[in-house]
Amino acid sequence: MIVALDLDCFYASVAIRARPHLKDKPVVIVQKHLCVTSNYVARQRAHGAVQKMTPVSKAKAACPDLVLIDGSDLTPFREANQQVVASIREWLAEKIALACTRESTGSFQCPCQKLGFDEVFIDLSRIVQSEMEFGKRPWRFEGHVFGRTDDDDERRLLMIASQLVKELRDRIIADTKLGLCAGISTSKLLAKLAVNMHKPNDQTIFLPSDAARYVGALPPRSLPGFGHATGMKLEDWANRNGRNELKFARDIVQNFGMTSEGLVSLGKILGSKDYARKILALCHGEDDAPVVDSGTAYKSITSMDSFRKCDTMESVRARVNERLDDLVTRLRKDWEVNKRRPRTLTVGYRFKGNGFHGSARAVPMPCEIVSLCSKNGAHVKKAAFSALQTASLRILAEHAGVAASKQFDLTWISIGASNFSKCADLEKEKQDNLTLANFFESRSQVDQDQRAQHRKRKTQEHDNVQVSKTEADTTPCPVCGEVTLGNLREITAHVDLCLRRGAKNKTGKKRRTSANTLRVDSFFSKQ
Ligand code: DCP
Ligand code: MG
Repeated sequence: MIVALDLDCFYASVAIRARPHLKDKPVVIVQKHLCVTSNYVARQRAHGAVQKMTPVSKAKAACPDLVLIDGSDLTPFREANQQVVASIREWLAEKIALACTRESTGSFQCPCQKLGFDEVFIDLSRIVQSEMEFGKRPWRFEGHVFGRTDDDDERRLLMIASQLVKELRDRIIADTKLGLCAGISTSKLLAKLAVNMHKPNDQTIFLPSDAARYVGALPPRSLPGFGHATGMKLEDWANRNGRNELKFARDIVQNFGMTSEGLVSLGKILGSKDYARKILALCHGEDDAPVVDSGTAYKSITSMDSFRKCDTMESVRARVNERLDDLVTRLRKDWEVNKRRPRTLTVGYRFKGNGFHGSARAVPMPCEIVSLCSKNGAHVKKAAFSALQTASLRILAEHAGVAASKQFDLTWISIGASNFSKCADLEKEKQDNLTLANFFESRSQVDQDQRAQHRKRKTQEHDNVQVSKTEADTTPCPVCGEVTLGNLREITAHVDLCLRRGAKNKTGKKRRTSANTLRVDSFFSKQ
C-alpha cells in the first residue's frame, strides 16, 4: 500500500501563503527570467502558456496581469518541505501508536521517503493491515478510482488506504496551509503515475490489474525511474539497428521480450543486466522498489546554480563564493538542529555545449568544517569558508581544467556536503582518540610506576623469603609432620621426597594423596 504525495504548485503555494492577498491572482515564481512554477489561477488564465521553464516575457504576454515573485532564495521552500514532512511523521506516529495499542505489539515503522522538495512516498501497508483488522472502516474508496482489480482483498486494502490518505492530506493542509495531491497503489511506479491524474488538491487510487496495458501505452521517458540517459541509449540503438522507434513502453517490451536473451541484449545496451531487468519490469508496469525511509535530516546539503556564461577565473571565484555563502550558512544551521558534520565535499560542474551532461568530484571535507559545526562555529565561518573555497577551486582546476591558463565556459556549479556523522559519534571518536592519546601519554608514567612497583615487590619478596625462612624453621612438614624445615628450596625438596616416599605422619597413618596435596597447597599458600 504505497502512497505518493505531491504538493500543488509548490513554490507558488509557499509564496502565496506568505502573501494571502495574492490568493486569487495569477502568480508565477521566477528564477533567472524563467517561470519555474505558477499557481493554478495563472495556469487557467494563460491557457497553458506559463508552463514550467517558460521565459517570463512569454508568460507576461499570455497573461498581462501576472504577478511575478522572485524565487531565487530557496530557504522558504526548504522550510515548508520540513513542515510537511514533520506533519506526515506526526500523523504516522499517532497511527502507529494506535495500531500497537490495539494489537498489543511492539512499535513498527512505516517508511517515509522524500523525493525532491515537494514529493514524498509512504509505505502505509502496516497501518492499513491494522485498520483492516480493527478499524471498522466503511466499504468505499475515498477519491478517484482508476483501473481495475481482480483481487477482493487488494480492493479492500486500497479502500482503507484511500481513507487514511484523505485523513493525512487533511492533516497536512491544516498544519501547513499547503494543498497537495496523492496517488495510492501497490507500487511506487503506479502511485506516482496516479498522483498526477487529478490535480490540484485531490487523490487517485490506481487499481493494478491492468497496469501493464496502461503503462505500455505511455512514452518510456514519462515513466518515473526511466532516465534521460537510458532513453538516449535506447534511441541510439534503435537508430543503428534500423528498428522501429521505441515510442511507447510496450515497444521496449516487444523489442527485447521478457526472455533471458532479451535481458542480456538490453543489459549490453544499458551497461547492466540488473538495470535492464528493472527497465523491462517498469515498461511492463511492475516495480518492486521499496520505500526507503529518508530519516528526518537531509542526506546531503548542496548549493547549486546555473548561468549563461562563466569563462574567467574572476567569475568562477564569484560563483563559487555565492554557493559557499549559502552552503556555509546552511551547514551551520544544520549543525544547530541536527548536531552533525559532513565528511565529504562534492563539487559538480557543467560546461557550455554539454547540455545536462555534467561531472562531479568528491573529496574529504577540509578539517575547518569541524570548527564550523561545533559549539563556537558561528565565529569561525570565515575560516571554513576560505578552506572550502580553496578546496572547491582546486577540484575545478585539477579535474575540470578550470584555470587562468585555459579556456573554459561553465554553465552550472554545485557544491555539496554529505556523508554526515552525528556529533555524538564524532565526540565519541574524539573521546576515543583522547583516551588513546592519554593512554600513550601516560604509558611512560605507567612504565615508571610499574618499574618502581616491580622493584618494591622484589624487595618484599626478598623480605618475605627472610620471614618465611624464620617461620619455616618452626613449621612442621605437612606430610611427615616432624621435620623442621629450612628455606623455601629445602622445603620443596623435602615435601617432594615425602610425597614420593608416601611418608607417614606422626600418627603413623599413610595420608591419601589428595589430602596430602591439599595440605601441601595450604602449606605453601601460608608460606
Ligand atoms: N521546480 C523548479 N524547476 C523546475 C521544475 C520545478 O525549480 N524545472 C520547482 C518549482 C516547483 C517545485 O520544484 O514548485 C515542485 O515541482 P513540481 O514539478 O511538483 O511542480 P509544482 O509543485 O509547482 O506543480 P504541480 O502542482 O504540477 O505539482
Ligand atoms: Mg508539485
